[in-house]
Amino acid sequence: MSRIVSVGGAQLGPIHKADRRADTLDRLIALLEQAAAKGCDIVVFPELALTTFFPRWYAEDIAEMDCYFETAMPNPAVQPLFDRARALRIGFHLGYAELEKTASGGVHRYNTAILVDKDGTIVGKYRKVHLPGHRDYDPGLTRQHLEKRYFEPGDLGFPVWRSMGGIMGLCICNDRRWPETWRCLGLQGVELVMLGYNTPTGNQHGAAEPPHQRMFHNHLSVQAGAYQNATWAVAVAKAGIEDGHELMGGSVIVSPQGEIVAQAYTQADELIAADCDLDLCAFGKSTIFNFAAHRRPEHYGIIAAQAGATPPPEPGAEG
Ligand code: CDT
Repeated sequence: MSRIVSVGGAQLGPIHKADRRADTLDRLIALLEQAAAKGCDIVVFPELALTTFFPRWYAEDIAEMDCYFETAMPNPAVQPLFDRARALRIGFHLGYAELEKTASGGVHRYNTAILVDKDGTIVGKYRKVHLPGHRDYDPGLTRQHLEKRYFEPGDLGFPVWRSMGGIMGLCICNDRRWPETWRCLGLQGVELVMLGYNTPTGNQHGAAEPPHQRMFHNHLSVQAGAYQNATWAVAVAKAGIEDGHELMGGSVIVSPQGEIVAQAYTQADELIAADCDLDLCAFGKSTIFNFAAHRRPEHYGIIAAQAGATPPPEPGAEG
C-alpha cells in the first residue's frame, strides 16, 4: 500500500522591480506545465512568487508598497494560473503579499501562502508568523530586510488541511528555522510541509557567515524539521541576482527520514520533482517520534510562556 503524491518544486529565478506581472505569470505557468507533463499532483512556488522581494526597499509611507500586494485571491492578474492549473488537474502552492481590507476601512498586510487543490479551490491559507528583519531603516546594515515594517505577524496559527489524500501544512521562509513551527504542524499529523523562501546569500550584518554556511542552515533547518516530525517537506527558493541582490537557490524535497531526495542546481527557473509516498511518514510517527508515547509536555511550558532566553544569574550575582 502506498499513498504517492507527486510533488514539484518550481524554483524561480529573480523577479526584478521592472518586470511585468504578465511576464512573471507566464514563467509560473511554464513551470506549472512542466510539472503537469511530469505527472505532478502539486507544484510549490516560492514565497512572494509574484513580485520582487520588495522588503529590501525602504519606504517612509508603507502604502507606497501596496502595488506589490494582492487585495483578492484569485484576481484578474493571477486568474490565468488558476485556470491553467484547473485545466491540467494540478494543485499548487503560491506565496504572495496579501492586503486585507477590514469592514471598518482599515487594512492588514500579511506575507501569505495558499494551497490550491486540483479543482482550483483554495483549500488552505497561511500567514507568515516569524517575520525576520526590522521595522525601521538601519544604516548600519549592508542591506535592509524590512518584513517587520510591511507585514503584520500572521494571525492564523499553523493549520493543516486534508488534501490530495494526505495531511498538508504550510510555513514561509524564516518559519523553517524555528522548531516550534514544525512541531505545531507535526502535532497535527502533518505529512507534507510546503514552504517558499527568499533568502539572501550574504549576511546583512556583514558578519563572517559565508554563503555555503547559509545554504547549510537552509537545508539543516528543513531536514531537521522533516526528520523530527516524520514528514515530507518541499522548500522552494526565489533565487538569483534580483535587482542587484543575490538570493540563494538550493530548493529541495526532503523525505521523512530527513534526506534530500531532489535538489535544484541553478539559481534560475527550475523544476525539481519527487514521488512522495506519504505512508513513509508512518514509520517515524510510530517509533522514535511517536509523540503520544514519548513527548513530555509537562516540561515544555517555558516554550510557550516566553520569547527571549533567561539565563541563570552569574555566579556571585545572587545576593
Ligand atoms: N524571507 C525571509 O524570511 N528571509 C529570511 C532571511 C532573513 S535575513 C534578515 C530567512 O530566514 O531566510
